[in-house]
Order: sequence, then C-alpha cells, then structure tokens
Amino acid sequence: MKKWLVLGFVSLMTIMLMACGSTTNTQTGSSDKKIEVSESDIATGELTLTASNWKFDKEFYAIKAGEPITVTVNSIDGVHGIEIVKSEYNNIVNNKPTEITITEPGEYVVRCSIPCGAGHQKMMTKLVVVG
Ligand SMILES: [Cu+2]
Repeated sequence: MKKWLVLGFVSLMTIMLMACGSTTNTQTGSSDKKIEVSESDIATGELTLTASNWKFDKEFYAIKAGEPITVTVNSIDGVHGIEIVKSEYNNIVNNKPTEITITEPGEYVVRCSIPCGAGHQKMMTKLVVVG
C-alpha cells in the first residue's frame, strides 16, 4: 500500500517537472527569434529613423557596439521620439540629432517616447547592436 503511494508521488513530481521544463523551453524559443543582420544593414556615423503615425520605416536598425553614432528621429507624420529600452537613451526627440554609444551587443526594443495617439503603444522597432 505504501509502495503505491511513493510511486504515485514520484510520477506526479516527474510530470510536474516535465511541465515546467517544456514551459521554459517554449518561452525562450519564441522570444529568441534572432534578426539576421547583414553587413550592409549596419549604420555607421549616422542613423536616421523615419517615423510616421504609427510606425518606423524599418523593422530593425543595426549599429556597431562601442562605436559612437548620431541618431536622428525624422517624423514625417505626427511628432515622435524614441526610447531605446534597457539603455541609457530613453528620449531621443524628433529632429534633434543625438550621439549615442551602446557597448553591450544585443537586440534592443525601441519604442516611441512621445504619446502620439491611437497607435502609440504599438509603435515599436528594434535596434540590433552588433558586437
Ligand atoms: Cu508615440
């Protein structure tokens, strides 16, 4: 009788562990859709993001890690700015070229920093910092 109890407990634990494991796997799997950056995508010296209601002109922008670059937000429709999430640059405003340097390679989410209306929440792009 006791044996069955132990066996039942062990199999329950195994099922729980397996469930946990697979959840973690799918999570990393879906968020790790890596952007393929070719050499010609990488901006040097200057980077312009063209913004309109409510999108940016590219799905991603790429720069080199550790290299200073002048970033300009060019709003052609509405007024927008950018926040580079998880960097020190949280408000690069429209038509004010700003020199930035990001040393840590990776993919950064870029979102509009100015409440600009209905599509503001979804106004996002990405910045790939190539190491
Ligand atoms: Cu906005």
